[in-house]
Amino acid sequence: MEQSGKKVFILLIVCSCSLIFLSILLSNYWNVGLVQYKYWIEKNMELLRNKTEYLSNKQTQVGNIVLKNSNDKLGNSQVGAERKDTTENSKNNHYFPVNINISLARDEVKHIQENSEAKYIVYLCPGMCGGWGDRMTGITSTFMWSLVTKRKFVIQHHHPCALTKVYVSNHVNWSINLPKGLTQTQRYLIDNEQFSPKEIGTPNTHIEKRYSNDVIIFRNNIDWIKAFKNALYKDRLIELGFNPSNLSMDYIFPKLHNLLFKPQQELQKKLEDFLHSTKNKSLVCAQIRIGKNPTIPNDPTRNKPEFLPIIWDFLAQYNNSIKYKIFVTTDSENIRQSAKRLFPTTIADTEGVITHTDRSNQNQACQGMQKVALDFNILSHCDVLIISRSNFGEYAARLRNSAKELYGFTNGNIVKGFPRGEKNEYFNRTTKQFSKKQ
Ligand SMILES: Nc1nc2c(ncn2[C@@H]2O[C@H](COP(=O)(O)OP(=O)(O)O)[C@@H](O)[C@H]2O)c(=O)[nH]1
Ligand SMILES: [Mg+2]
Repeated sequence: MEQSGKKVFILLIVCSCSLIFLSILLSNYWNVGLVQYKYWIEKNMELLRNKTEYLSNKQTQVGNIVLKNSNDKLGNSQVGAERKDTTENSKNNHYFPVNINISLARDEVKHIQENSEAKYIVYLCPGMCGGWGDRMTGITSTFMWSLVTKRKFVIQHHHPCALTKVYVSNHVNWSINLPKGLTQTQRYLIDNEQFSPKEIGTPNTHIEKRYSNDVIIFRNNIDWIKAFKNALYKDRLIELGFNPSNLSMDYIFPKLHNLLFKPQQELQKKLEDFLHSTKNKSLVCAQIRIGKNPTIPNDPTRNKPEFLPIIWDFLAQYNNSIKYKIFVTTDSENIRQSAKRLFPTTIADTEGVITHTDRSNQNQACQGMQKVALDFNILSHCDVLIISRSNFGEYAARLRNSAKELYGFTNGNIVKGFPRGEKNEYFNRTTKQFSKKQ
């Protein structure tokens, strides 16, 4: 009895040792497997979340701002763009303030780039492609086409100079030379509002079947995003991590902008320095687009000078240099100087001459692109933001990715939300409150 007890004891020890040895041996494989498995689960959970989100589709849309679950968000990005939350995010996101999930789209971009068979799509800007905001529109629309059709995306931006002067590739290597000997087609679509409904929105054959050349080159400044609501593209959009029922430029722009760009070194340094100088203060900003003026004489009129006092009244509420920094960016040197005179201790300015990316003389416009891109990026970090009806301001607000404290300067009024959105609440210069139209 005692003998057999000993045998069982020894057997138990041998078994436990073998088990320990086996688990040590397997742990390496297991670790690798676990990581893969976790990645696979995360990816599929993300896909599932997207599908569920798409099916439940509970957003309410107000004007062109999508409000979801009553939070102040543009599109349905994961988190709004409160500046206080962005320090960590900024570190990872090269100082773009949005905190959004682009992991699926990033993986898709990687697959496309690794595919040596992939065809190409090009955003071309040789001049006459509109200002910075127009370029943001054209680039985003063309990039969306490339994601949907699994083509490699290339930016050929020659006017007023290379885009790489201010932006460099983030997750998409868009600054590449095309291989020789490919078939190609080129379409000039500047200001062409008919193209996307006709070619993307309504047909029942996929664009890839109708545009089969190796290289498709687009010159475009129009928003094509909503046209991809066409059911033909639904599955691909879900695969990319986008909600097909919530497709708008508000929702897509910050995602695609982050996939494509990070500020070039010098620009990033300027942005960091500027943001550092506003540390522990609220950043209150206004983008004032006046149109034709001595700084940019060959532009159509946008706002009248007599509209300006309401902006000064609004900003005066924040004229306290202990708590606030006021940043005014504009297409007019006169307005820039007025802001400095009115708020001498609170104002923060960025150096450089004001230029129009498409209309100033080429040398100046190239020099000026750094200020244009810097001002644009600063706007996306503002705690309080007034924008004019201008692609420049509107795209900065989209990049900011929050409807919180966003105001539109329109027709001599300041309204809550985008200047082109539903105008429900107006700023009253006497009471300094927002109310229904007086
Ligand atoms: N720095 C700066 N430039 C501006 C501002 N508003 C307009 N611009 C210039 O004017 C151009 C306007 O073109 P775009 O961005 O397409 O906007 P839109 O024409 O106003 O819809 C930009 O490329 C800038 O060069 C501004 O507030 N600040
Ligand atoms: Mg324009």
